[in-house]
Amino acid sequence: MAAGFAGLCAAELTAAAARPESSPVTAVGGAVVDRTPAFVKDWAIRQFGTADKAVLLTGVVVLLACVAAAAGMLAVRRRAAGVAVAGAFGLIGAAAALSRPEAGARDALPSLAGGAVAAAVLLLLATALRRPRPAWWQPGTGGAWALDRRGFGRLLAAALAVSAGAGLAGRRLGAFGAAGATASRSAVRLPPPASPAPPLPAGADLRVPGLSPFLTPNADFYRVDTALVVPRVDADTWSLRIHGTGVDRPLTLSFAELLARPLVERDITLACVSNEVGGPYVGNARWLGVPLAGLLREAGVRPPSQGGPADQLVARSVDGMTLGTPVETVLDGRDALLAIGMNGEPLPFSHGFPVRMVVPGLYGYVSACKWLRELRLTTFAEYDAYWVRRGWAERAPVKTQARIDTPRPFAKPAPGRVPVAGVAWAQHRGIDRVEVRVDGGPWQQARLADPVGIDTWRQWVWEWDAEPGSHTLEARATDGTGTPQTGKRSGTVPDGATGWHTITVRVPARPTP
Ligand SMILES: Nc1nc2c(c(=O)[nH]1)N[C@H]1C(S)=C(S)[C@@H](COP(=O)(O)O)O[C@H]1N2
Ligand SMILES: [Mo]
Repeated sequence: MAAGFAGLCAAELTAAAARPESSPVTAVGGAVVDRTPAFVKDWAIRQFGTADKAVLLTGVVVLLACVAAAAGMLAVRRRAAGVAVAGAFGLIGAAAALSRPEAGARDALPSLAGGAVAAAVLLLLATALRRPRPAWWQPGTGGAWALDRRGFGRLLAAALAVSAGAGLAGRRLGAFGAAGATASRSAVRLPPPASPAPPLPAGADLRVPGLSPFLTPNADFYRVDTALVVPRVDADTWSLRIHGTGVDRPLTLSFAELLARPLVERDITLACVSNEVGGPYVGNARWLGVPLAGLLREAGVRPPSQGGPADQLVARSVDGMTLGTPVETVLDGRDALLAIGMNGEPLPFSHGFPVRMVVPGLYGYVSACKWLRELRLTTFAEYDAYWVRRGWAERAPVKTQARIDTPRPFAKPAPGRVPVAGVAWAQHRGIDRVEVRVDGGPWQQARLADPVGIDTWRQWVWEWDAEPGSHTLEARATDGTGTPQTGKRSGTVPDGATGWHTITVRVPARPTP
């Protein structure tokens, strides 16, 4: 295990010089993510939430520790076999790193270096552990390598210390490598929008305790992506390419060129297709960005309804993620944005700095590419984006949902007046009504917050006169087209969960005087 640790630390140091994503643990973890079927991914998100990445990486490390222990026991008896296992793991890591999107040959280096160091340290330790065999020229004495317990302990401690030093140096170097990106983000001054977001009506936020605020602070905004290392992109060297089928004038834009265009500011609710009914993967932010339709029109793109040959816009990120959006939707007049600002600051790194896409009305996986680098026009017939290849729908408009934020499931609210409140969303159709019912009784109209627009969620509240006992609360919304949310339950795969959010609470008995 000490040899395995030495290998990992050496790999970490090498990865800092190559690319953070190429460290073997990250590369193997990423390769596992890429090969995970939709239902397993959803199970992991359900079980571990945003900690899914940490759980995966921990799993990889634990597995490595087990293999290292086995290789060590093997090496005591047969050094060559143990060393071969260490080398083989280096090769597996290298293969995983090379299989990642956007990988270059140098991505194999950290795993190869790690495998070599692990093999060497294992050989050293195993040799030191050998029973001394009398040398033929000195009958009766041990070989020079034979160490006693204390000597071996010292050697082990030295190996661990050197390894840890190398690993820490790797971490430092890695942070240093991201310094350019961090500096470029700090230097961004967001220009004022040419078209500001309409002022919020006073009653847009009902301010009920326990209810999600109308605008989700960046620190609380959900994060869903496959990136085991958050890409840190230097805005000064970043550029975006727009090209493909039906593009008469391909464009390449720098970050400064994007910032110099007229910007719009819009409140838009973003939701993840993996959000269970009542789940947390939805948020509402004030985005600042460049209207995407204008850019595409400049490039000569026409929607299919006007004879354009491309019906799919494939966005690609710096880490090789691909997301496919209908061209017709992007050009139908809604506020599809290349966002550069989120709630008044440059995009946080974890939310896609320097530029991401946001398209109101579509789930994130078909619209909201973070760390955007390329926009390519093609057809749905010709190309399947990342999640489509893994069983998710090609097209995925957001489904109407109401969520109960308060009371919490299994809460014990005191009998009497209990505000039942939450948010409801049906982006680009808007929310017209929310109803609540108790224990399967009649539906009751909730009071809605003042509307802000059809692209944002809407808060609601209903005053409940709670009687002691166990009760079921359900909520359902009706969208702006008058269509009520279906009560039919379905899972998240392939195009978003349906059903009414249902919670149970227990109202304690009134205290007897
Ligand atoms: N580059 C990249 N962009 C991505 C993803 C990703 O994995 N990689 N995930 C998408 C998904 S599934 C969703 S729901 C949204 C989430 O955006 P957020 O993390 O900013 O909330 O980003 C989208 N953009
Ligand atoms: Mo998502």
